[in-house]
Amino acid sequence: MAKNSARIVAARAREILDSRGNPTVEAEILTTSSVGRASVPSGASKGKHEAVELRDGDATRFHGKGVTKAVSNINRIIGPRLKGLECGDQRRIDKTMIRLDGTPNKGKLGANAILALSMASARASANGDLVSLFARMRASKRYTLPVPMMNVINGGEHAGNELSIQEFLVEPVGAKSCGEAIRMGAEVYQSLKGILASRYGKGAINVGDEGGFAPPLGKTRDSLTSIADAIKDAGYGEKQIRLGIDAAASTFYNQTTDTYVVDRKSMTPSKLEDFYTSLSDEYGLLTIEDPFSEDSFDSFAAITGRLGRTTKIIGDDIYVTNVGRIRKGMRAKATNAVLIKLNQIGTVSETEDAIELAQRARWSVVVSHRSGDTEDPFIAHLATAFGADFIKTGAPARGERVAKYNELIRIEEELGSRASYAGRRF
Ligand code: 2PG
Ligand code: MG
Repeated sequence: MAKNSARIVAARAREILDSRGNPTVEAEILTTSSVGRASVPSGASKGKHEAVELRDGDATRFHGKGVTKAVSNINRIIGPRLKGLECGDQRRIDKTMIRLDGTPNKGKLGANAILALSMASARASANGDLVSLFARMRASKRYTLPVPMMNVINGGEHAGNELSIQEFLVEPVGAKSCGEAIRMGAEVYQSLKGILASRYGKGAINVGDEGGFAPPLGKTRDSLTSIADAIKDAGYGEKQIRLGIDAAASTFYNQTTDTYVVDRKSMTPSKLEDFYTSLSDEYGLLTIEDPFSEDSFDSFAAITGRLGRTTKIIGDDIYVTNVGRIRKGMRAKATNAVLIKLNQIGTVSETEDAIELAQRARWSVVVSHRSGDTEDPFIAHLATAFGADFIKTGAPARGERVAKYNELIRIEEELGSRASYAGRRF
């Protein structure tokens, strides 16, 4: 389908709240025939190579986290420059903003300002033609919907407990459809709630930043065992629902000693690799994300060499959705999968480039939310448009998380027989 040729007449932005109660940017693009609105998320365990999220630093508002500078950059600097461009010409819009910023990491105008406009223009284009966003992003006869990776136990920087590993995920690969996978994951979540309450007390069912439970546990295996039991309790087998973890290992890495502290034990990279390998054997992990710190290409390559035939080793902080870093990872054979986050790089078209690069190398692609997110379901469309293998968007609970899962249910319904499910690939 031809892209929408309506011209941008105005752009405007405002400060809204994200799911952690911190301010974030929402933007609108107005064209001669439509309006597109989008808001941007924000991470807690951020990679140090990510594009810059512009924060005011003015301690009198939001503890310094305000985004009024990013908002004013949209209203006063970027918006006026976009006037007259075709809203459907995503590459031109994104390039214009990248040039206007002029830094390699969008540090001048802010990736939060630039991305909000980039996403809003994609929406304005889809809205102008009354087509769904995924279809506007990539026109196709058939689409593949992703396997949801649902984060049912939260640790690390996403919870107030002692778990070193940040995320414990259920992955219903054996479902017939994405909708069925979402149901299966939701059932496991409820089973898990009962198991945690009975084993560890009522306090164990309080939730963390991504809606997963945040039990007062300190051992990786206790989390995984509870989830494996919940899968059984919900009536599923190991083949239908697989397990995964996001270690977010940069958060427990000590650079000076080149060691990692996991479950209160200090481990060398090779000891940590052994630890992951035994978890993989015991729990049949399908995915391990960020097993080592963000610049440890060699450690990543070692574990991928060892487990890569059966396990997806996913790079998040190591790549930050940046094609240059992903290429480096390819040369080093560092991983066999990549995490994709729009706000790590800051425009829709650069994100698309990262996805396509990974797919050409036959890497698995995981489209992801952030731990601070909004009700914007944009990533459900992005994952569908590009046939991502997985979508990672938190627990099947809490508004900003279910916004994405619910959108996938709608998309699958809209597509009918034109939809297939990525679970078949595993
Ligand atoms: C991650 C993300 C999302 P954050 O590490 O993969 O789950 O967390 O947004 O805090 O970086
Ligand atoms: Mg991660």
